[in-house]
Amino acid sequence: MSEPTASPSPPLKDWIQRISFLTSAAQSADLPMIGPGEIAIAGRSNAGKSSALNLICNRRRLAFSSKTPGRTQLINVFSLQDQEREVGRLIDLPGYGYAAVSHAVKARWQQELAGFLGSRSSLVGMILVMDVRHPFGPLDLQMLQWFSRRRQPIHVLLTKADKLTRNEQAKALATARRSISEHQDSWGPQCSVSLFSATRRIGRDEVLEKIAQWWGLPTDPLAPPETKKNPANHSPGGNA
Ligand SMILES: Nc1nc2c(ncn2[C@@H]2O[C@H](COP(=O)(O)OP(=O)(O)OP(=O)(O)O)[C@@H](O)[C@H]2O)c(=O)[nH]1
Ligand SMILES: [Mg+2]
Repeated sequence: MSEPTASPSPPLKDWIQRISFLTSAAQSADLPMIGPGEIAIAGRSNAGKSSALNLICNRRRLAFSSKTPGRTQLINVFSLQDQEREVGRLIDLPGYGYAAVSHAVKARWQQELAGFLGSRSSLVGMILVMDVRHPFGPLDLQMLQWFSRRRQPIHVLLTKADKLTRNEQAKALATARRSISEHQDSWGPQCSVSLFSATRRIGRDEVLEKIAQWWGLPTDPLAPPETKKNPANHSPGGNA
């Protein structure tokens, strides 16, 4: 009889879809108690945050995406549990820079975001979603500045990559890397970047690797590549 072997941990991409909605809040003061591994998902209004969240979690309508900018007006918190344990949270933040709201509302939201990103002690990282065609706008740079004081990792998702040709995508990625390296004295050292498309399902693995790292989960499962093709066998709880 062969010795029973410890089963390898499944990759996060095979079970993150079990994530569920926890709560919404109109302002950060109304959010629930801090939880483990909170990751903020930020970006300009209409950049594609909610769509990115849906693809990352392999769920069609976990977060509501919309053609109408400014759709996500609440802070929406999603929580991933494994058995009794909460593994981590993804926090879909309202988009900033929404043109159709008054200056006062914009200013209030900017202040909210700054306060949330600066003081929420349980944050472990930020995913900053940018339209690949208009990255690193002034408000994006502002977010990077605010968050960089925490000395925590930031991953920039250049989304809607499907709108560009392969060649343009490569150029956009190179330009983004250059922008990051030009900010080595501030947020640059803690910032990584990758291309993404919710419609073409591009870039999911790369961002999931970051999330797994930030949640302290294994990123390189021991399973040989051929067994990864049948993830249902590996999922904790078998619910993938
Ligand atoms: N072509 C393309 N369209 C996308 C992609 N991701 C999002 N969109 C579209 O962009 C629009 C905005 O997407 P959302 O995911 O709602 O953006 P959001 O950042 O959550 O927007 P707010 O919550 O309003 O700030 C929708 O019409 C989406 O269908 C993508 O990868 N490619
Ligand atoms: Mg949204």
